[in-house]
Amino acid sequence: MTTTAPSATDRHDALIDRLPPDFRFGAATSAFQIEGATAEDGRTASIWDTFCRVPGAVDNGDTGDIACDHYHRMPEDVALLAALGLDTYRFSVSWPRVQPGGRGPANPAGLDFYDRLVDELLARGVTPWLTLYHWDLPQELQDAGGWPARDTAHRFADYAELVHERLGDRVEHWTTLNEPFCSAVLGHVEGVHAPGGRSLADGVRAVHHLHLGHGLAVRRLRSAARRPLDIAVAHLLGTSRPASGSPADREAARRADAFGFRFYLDPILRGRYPRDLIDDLAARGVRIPVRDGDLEIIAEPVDTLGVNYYRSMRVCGTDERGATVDAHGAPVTRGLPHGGLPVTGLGWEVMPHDLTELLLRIARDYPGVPVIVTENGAAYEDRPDAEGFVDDTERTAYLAAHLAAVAEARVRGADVRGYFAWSLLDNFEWAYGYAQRFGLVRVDYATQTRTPKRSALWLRDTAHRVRGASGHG
Ligand code: IFM
Repeated sequence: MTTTAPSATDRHDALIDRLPPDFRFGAATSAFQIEGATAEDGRTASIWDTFCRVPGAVDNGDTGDIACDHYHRMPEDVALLAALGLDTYRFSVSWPRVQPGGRGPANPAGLDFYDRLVDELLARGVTPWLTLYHWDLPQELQDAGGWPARDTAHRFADYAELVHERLGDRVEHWTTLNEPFCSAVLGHVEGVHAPGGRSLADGVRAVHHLHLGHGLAVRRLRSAARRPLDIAVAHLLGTSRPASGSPADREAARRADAFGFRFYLDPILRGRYPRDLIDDLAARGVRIPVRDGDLEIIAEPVDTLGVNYYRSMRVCGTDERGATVDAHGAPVTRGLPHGGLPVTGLGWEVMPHDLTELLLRIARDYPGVPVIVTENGAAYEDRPDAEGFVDDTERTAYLAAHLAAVAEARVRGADVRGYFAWSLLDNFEWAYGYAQRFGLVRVDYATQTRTPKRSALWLRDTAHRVRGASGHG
């Protein structure tokens, strides 16, 4: 008798089938990436509206002005989500829409939109999962110093309270920040996201004030809440493996892990910044602007940790010529591809195994906090047929492999309670504009027609199978 090895699909299905029936299945979006209507009903500019107008900042000069026109098509989009049998929808609130300028009273017309969204979701049996900050800082706050300025943390806490005042009776799940790494480092150190700064010191100040804003907001939400809330923060995380066993590579991987991973989890979950990170920064003349009492605020307990995972890096401690310090005398820390792996349309390597490793590490190093994968997905070059249907087998395989990686982490002891695909819709992919598509649902930007792709149907069927016939959807 001959036996054949199980296919990748069979292996993934076998793992996915071990997820419990109450495992959360959702899809995520963010306000600036889908809403459009950037000048309607009192909304003022965010840093992304400004950044989109900097020549060369965004591919093709794309902007968020129309995006997916979700502001006007929200009921249709919620109906789509419900038809896909997803139990949870992760969306973000646009700060400049609900509190134009970032300080002072709320804009009732802006809040009305989210009020309607929440009601629409609840009416269709979909749980709202609200993110307060997904990168669209009001421009006025940027003009006053932005995240490198401590005051922005206090403004964020006020804003959190305003949103909670209107929605706290119906929304249980609150995420303070999405990927502070991107806001701080891509936006202030690497200059590729709004506001386009290039200063390590500003980036480090921004990280600390984002953390502080998170902690202050957690306190405000808890004291305003009339019922228990599930409060989370969502971090972009990956693994940093040394490119070789050489001391320079191992040291570079440690630095990358300190700056890209522990900088975010340690203060929130352990109440301190990593000692080695403080020393690395000091060697470059940079200090984290911690004041007395900040770390107690930042470590205010959260109920859930959101993990956004796309890929991981190999890290090298030398430049192309073999030097270990750069022109400014700073140690080289270079992220390299692993090589030989399949890549997505953005050239990101497909590494589901590292998601398992990452979730197991969190379970080991930061025990006691339940995790939700708040984002995972891939951009590929979609080719719609004449009806607009996209047979996105690569994206489907990507999602299946990563969901199986989550299931494997659970089997091995990680407390992971849900998985949200990024993203419900094709949308504005920041500096890449609209050319990169991450959606489960295709958006034809010329007509705003929505068409679920094969990956959406796969996620629908998978969620249904995991829940069992009696479950939601
Ligand atoms: O589109 C982004 C999202 O806004 C934040 N996380 C990563 C996604 C893909 O790049």
